[in-house]
Amino acid sequence: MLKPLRVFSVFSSVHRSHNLIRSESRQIPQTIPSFRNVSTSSIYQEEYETYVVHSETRPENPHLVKVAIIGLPNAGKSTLINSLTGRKACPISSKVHTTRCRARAISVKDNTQIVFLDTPGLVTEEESKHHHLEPQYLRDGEKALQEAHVIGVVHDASNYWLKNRLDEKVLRLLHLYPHKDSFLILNKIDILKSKRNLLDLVKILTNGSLVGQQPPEPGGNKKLNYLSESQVKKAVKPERGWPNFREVFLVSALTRSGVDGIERFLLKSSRPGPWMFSEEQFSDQSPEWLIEETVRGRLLEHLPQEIPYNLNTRIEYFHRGEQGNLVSVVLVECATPRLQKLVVGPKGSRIRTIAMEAEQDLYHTFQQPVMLKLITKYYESGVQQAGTIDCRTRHNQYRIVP
Ligand SMILES: Nc1nc2c(ncn2[C@@H]2O[C@H](COP(=O)(O)OP(=O)(O)OP(=O)(O)O)[C@@H](O)[C@H]2O)c(=O)[nH]1
Ligand SMILES: [Mg+2]
Repeated sequence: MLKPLRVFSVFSSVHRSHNLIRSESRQIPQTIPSFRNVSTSSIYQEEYETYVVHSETRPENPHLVKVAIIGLPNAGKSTLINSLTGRKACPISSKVHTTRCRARAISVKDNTQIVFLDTPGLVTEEESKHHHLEPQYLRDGEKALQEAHVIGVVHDASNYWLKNRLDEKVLRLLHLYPHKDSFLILNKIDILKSKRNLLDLVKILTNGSLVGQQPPEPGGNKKLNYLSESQVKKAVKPERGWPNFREVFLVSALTRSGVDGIERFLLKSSRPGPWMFSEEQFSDQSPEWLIEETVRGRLLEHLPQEIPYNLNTRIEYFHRGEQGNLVSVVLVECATPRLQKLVVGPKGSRIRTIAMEAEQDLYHTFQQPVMLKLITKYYESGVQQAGTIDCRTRHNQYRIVP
């Protein structure tokens, strides 16, 4: 039997207080009232924090560990967290910059709560300007580190060009927080044809410190001093690895191979203290945010490079039925009719596939059936134009609304 999701009842009450549930009907309405000026992701955040952060669940002898997962874009950070939590709590795609801001995913094992901090892939200021990324791409990785007890670095072991060195942005953060316990995850080992060179790679990425030696003591290397930004810059330049990792894991986040070892390590790293979230909660994000970002992930997956980054996804309707089933309508805003045509695909095939895959993903997120309807509209200079395209997944309907 599936556990009831307390997060939703919390949200239902939040919605009601904002009068955002427009209809109690369990059918998707054919005409959907638009609330264009309302940004669902932002409205709830403050209220949500006050609702959830003080957990009432009090197991005996509770333990807590907060782990920040950092790494380059596309290394597999969100996939790893999903494997560890057993839910699609973090949207993923094969394109870079899928995760746009820090989000927490939560799992519970016996009396221990593990709070994962998923972060956007680390980028430089130049990269962020070049790709027009929002400011949080630069700050959220570091913010997560400030909050975390433990730092997990995900490194793509299958990337021929990047695998032989920890990136400078990763090394910078590790040098800035030397007293926090850290561990290295060599990910995507399922892709490697031969695993023979992995030991050499571990030697390089740990500066030889972990092979045949005692791992560093818990609590980071106490002998290391905190360094200023300019000292860190100098220290990082000649380095290829970090000698203070407490453990290295060789995993495939996709197939779950090796991830149990990480869970055991995190349980050992937990400390006595109250839980942050209640037992049923698996994310600190609103269901609306999870739905919007999941659709965005699928758009990234199915559209040619660059195109999906110019689209905006926005919840138009959200309802939780009495049986716990979710009904949602998501609007995909396109800047031009050409873009809209691309999103829709020949005879609506692309938008239908995106909607069906997003529905499947969302089933794994909420462990409840989700009925999803996608709509695309295009806007020029902020004004809605004719040509709304509407895709309903269940009955293979596809129509153009004039
Ligand atoms: N073969 C294989 N693919 C993986 C593995 N882990 C992740 N991937 C794939 O790598 C791609 C990126 O995964 P994400 O989890 O979105 O990566 P991320 O680091 O969160 O990316 P950003 O959020 O963009 O920084 C997806 O297509 C995943 O399916 C793995 O262990 N093996
Ligand atoms: Mg991600």
